[in-house]
Formats: sequence, structure tokens, C-alpha cells
Amino acid sequence: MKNVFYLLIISAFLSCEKGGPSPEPQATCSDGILNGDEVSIDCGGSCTACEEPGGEITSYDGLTLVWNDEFDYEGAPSAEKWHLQTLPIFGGGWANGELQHYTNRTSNASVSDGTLKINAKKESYTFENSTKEYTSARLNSKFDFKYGRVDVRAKLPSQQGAWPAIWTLGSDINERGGVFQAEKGETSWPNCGEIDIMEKRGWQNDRVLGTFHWKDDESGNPASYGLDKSLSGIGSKYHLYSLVWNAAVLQIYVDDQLVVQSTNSETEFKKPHYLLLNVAMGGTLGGEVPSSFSQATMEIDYVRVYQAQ
Ligand SMILES: [Ca+2]
Repeated sequence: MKNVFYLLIISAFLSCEKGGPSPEPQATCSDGILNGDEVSIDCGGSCTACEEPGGEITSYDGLTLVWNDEFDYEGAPSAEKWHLQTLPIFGGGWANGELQHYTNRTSNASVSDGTLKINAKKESYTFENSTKEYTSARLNSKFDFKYGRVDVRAKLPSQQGAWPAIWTLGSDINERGGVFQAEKGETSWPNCGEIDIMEKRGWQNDRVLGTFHWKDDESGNPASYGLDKSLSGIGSKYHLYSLVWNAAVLQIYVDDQLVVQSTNSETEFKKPHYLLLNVAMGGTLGGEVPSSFSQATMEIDYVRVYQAQ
């Protein structure tokens, strides 16, 4: 359970006592803000839908925080924690019919005011003799892990044509330009396994998707299972996108509400994965990009990985 929730309620009582006798505040959670009679407390870890970044690190019974980025610095994403993937995996371009180049420039990925901003922009950009009309950023975590809980608190872009994603790939994928190359294996997609903790269609602002991808052993073909879930305030509020992953089950949540789950019966999900954060343009889930498009930003308040210790 979220111990921070109780800490916040206790602190609400304490702050009222300091001010002299007063009725006990009745803390309630309304639209992401915890409100007492005489106090107004930012949502921290207690309410997950909120308009502001920040908050104490949530603790979970039986789990220990093993890796995180709170984005409490300024400038480029931490080079200790993140690899910016810029080499198009197919040479001239990326998968899924995506329209962007990914760059390592701070105009596409930067940290300020407590959050990471991934900016997809309309601009002509040439890389490896391939010219594209959009740029963005794709981050790989330099940390990989097998099993645990991932919490990513993010505010998504709502512009048509933008496809934000918070996801994982098996560390044994030898993807061109990827963080591990052949260091952890030389397999390919979908044999590596992929867990899409959050994806949003570029033409739909009231649903998010969670999906698992693997290789079907009998046919050798890609297999997937995913569901979507309705969610309000996607582009205006932070929501908590989570993965709970162990030897028995994979579960994807938004604001602690289940999006999709699966028993863990495939080898693709019984080995380490790393995290990816990106905003793609167009393609399968981005769809048509209108001529009026100029920029779309995914803001990430934090990325936290917990494991049973
Ligand atoms: Ca933060």
C-alpha cells in the first residue's frame, strides 16, 4: 500500500495542531489534490492524477526502490541513466511507418522544473542521408531488470499525429543503435519480448493502451495481447502508468486501475528488460499528422523501478 498517503494525512493533522484548536481536517482527494479543512496538500504519492510534478517517493510493502530518475536537475537527460537512441533501426528509418528522426539534442529531450520533456517537433532534419519532416527523442534506460514494479508519472501530448509511449524491450535484443547492442544477447524482435506500459493513439485523447508482444512458439509469428482503458485529462494532468511484473503475472495499470493483465507463461517475459520513453510521429498508432502540427510534448515527472529484495 502507499504509505505516503497516510503520511500526508498525518501531516495535515499536525499542521492544523500548530495553528491552535481547530476541527479535525477531513482529508479528501478531489481531482488529484488532497484537501483538508485548513490545508491544501499537493498530491504527492497519494493521488496520482494531478496537474503538478513532484511528490515524495512512494513506498510499497515488500518492494525496494532500485533505480529511479526524479528529473530534479536541468539540461540534457542524465547520461548515467539514459541512452538517447538516434540511429534509425532500419538504416533510413524506424518501424511502424513512423515519420520522425530521433536526435540527442536538448531541443528534443531536456530536463527542467522537475520533469523530462520529450518534444516531437515539425522541422526538416537530415540524418544518414535520410530527410524527415519531424524530430523527436527516444530514451533507453541504461538499467535493465527482471521482475518488479515500474511507476512512470507522465502528462501526455494530445496533438493529433503524436504517439507517446512508455515501454520495455528484452535486453537481449541486438537493435541497431540500442543501448545494449549485442552486450546482452543477439536476438531480434519479437523474440526479445516487449511490454507497452502506455501507448496513446494519435487520434484519440480519452483512452490509453497496454500491450504485450512476444513470438508465438508454434507459428514463429509475432503475437500480442493488449487492451485499452478510458482515461480523462490525458493531456492536462499527470497520470501514473505502472507495470507489475513477476514470475506469475504481468499487469499494467493507470492510476492503480488495471488496464490489462496476462499470466507470465512466455520466455520473453522471464528475462531482463530495459525501459524506453519516446514520442513517435505518425505511423501505426500516430495516424495522420495534420498540416497544422508544430510540436507535441510528453512530460515525465519520474521513472521508478522497485523490486522485491
Ligand atoms: Ca520530478
